[in-house]
Amino acid sequence: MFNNTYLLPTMHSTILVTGGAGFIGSNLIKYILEHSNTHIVNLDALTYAGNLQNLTDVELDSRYTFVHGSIQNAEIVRYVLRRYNISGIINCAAESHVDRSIQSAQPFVDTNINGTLVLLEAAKEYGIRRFLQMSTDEVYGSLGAEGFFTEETPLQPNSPYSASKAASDCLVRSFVHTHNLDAVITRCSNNYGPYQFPEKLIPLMISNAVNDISLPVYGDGMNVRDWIYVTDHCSGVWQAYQHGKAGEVYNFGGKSEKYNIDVVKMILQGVGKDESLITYVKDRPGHDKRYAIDCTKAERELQWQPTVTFEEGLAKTIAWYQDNNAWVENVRSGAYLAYYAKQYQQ
Ligand code: NAD
Ligand code: TDX
Repeated sequence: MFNNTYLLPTMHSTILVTGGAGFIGSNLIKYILEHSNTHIVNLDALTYAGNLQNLTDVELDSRYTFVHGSIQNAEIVRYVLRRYNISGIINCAAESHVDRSIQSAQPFVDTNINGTLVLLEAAKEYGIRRFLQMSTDEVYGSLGAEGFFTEETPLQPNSPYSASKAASDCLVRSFVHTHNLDAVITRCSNNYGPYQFPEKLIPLMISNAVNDISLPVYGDGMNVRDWIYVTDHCSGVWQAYQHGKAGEVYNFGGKSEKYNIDVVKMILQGVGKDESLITYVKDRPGHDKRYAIDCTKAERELQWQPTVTFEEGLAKTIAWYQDNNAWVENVRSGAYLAYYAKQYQQ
C-alpha cells in the first residue's frame, strides 16, 4: 500500500516529540505508544501551556522519557539528539493561542520561528531521517462562505500566531529543498478533546459553564471553525510521519464546520446550563471568518479519515472536563486569572 515503508519504526527507534506536555503533544505521545513500539523523548519547556499531569498515564512506561528544555536552546536539542540516538522529530512545540499573539507577538517569533530553526539545523547536523512539522490551517488565512483550504491554497496568515507558523513552514520547506532534509508538514483544523488548556474556545466554554461563569462569545458568534477530535489529528500525524512523502504538505480536518455560537449552545446543553450565561464581547482584532479543510489528499495518500463525529467528541470532552475539575482548577491559577482578566476586560 505504501512505497516508503522503510520509515516504519523498528523495534527500538527513538523519536523526539517536542511540546509533548501540551494538549496535542500529550495526546500524540499516548497515541504513538499505544500504536507502535517506538520509544519517545519529550522535550518541553513547560510554559503555562505545558503540564506534566497530562502524561501521568505514561510516565512509568520504559519507552517514554521527559527532558525539560526549550527548542530555542541548540545545546539541549543537540544533546538530546546525541544522547538518545534520535532518528526522527515531530515538532509540536509552539506558542499556540491567537489571542496571546495579539497581546504580545515576541514569544511566537522566539519559539515558533527561531525554535523551529534550531531543530532544523540540528536535524541536518545529526542526519535525522524524518522531520514532521505540526502546522495549522490558519496559515491559509480566512475563507468566505464558500470553498475549502487545499494544500495548494496560498499562505495568507492574518494573526501574529499564524504568521509565525507560516514562517516556520517556509523554513521547513527550505530545508527540504536546499539541504535534502526529509520533512513533511501537516496542517490541521481546530482540535478539541481532553487536556486542552482552557483558554481555547471549547475547554474555556465548558469550564465556565460548569462553574456558572459567563461564556464570552467574540463579535456576533458567526465565525466558523472546522472541529476535529484530537485523536483523529494524532492518527493523521502518525500516518504522515510514517508514510508521508518528503516535501509534501497534508491537511487534516474533521468535516465538522460549526458557527461558534452553535458550539457554545451545544456545550450549554451538554452541561445542562441556561443560554443566559452567554455574553457577547468585543470581537478579536483581525478575526478570521471561516476555516474549512479539504483533506482528500490525506484520505487518498495516507488512507486517513476522521472517525469521531462532533456530537460524539463533544460529549466525550464535556464528560472529561466534568470528571477532571481538579485538573482544570490547577491550571486556572494565578497567571491564568491575570491573562483572563486582561483578555476579557471590556
Ligand atoms: P499547546 O499550547 O497546548 O502546547 C504547546 C506545548 O509546547 C506546551 O507543552 C509548551 O510547554 C510547549 N512549548 C512552548 N514553547 C516551547 C519551547 N520553546 N520549547 C519546548 N516546548 C515549548 O498547543 P497545542 O494546541 O497542543 O498545539 C500543538 C501544535 O499543534 C502547535 O504547533 C500548534 O500550532 C499546532 N496546532 C494546534 C491546533 C489546535 O487546535 N490546538 C490546530 C492545528 C495545529
Ligand atoms: O473566548 C473566546 N470566545 C470566542 O468567541 C475564545 C477563546 C474564542 N472565541 C472564538 C474565536 C474563534 O473564532 O472561537 C473560535 C475558536 O477560537 P480558539 O479556540 O482561540 O481557536 P482559533 O483562534 O480558531 O485557533 C485554533 O485553531 C488553530 C488554535 O488555537 C490554534 O492553535 C490552531 O492552530
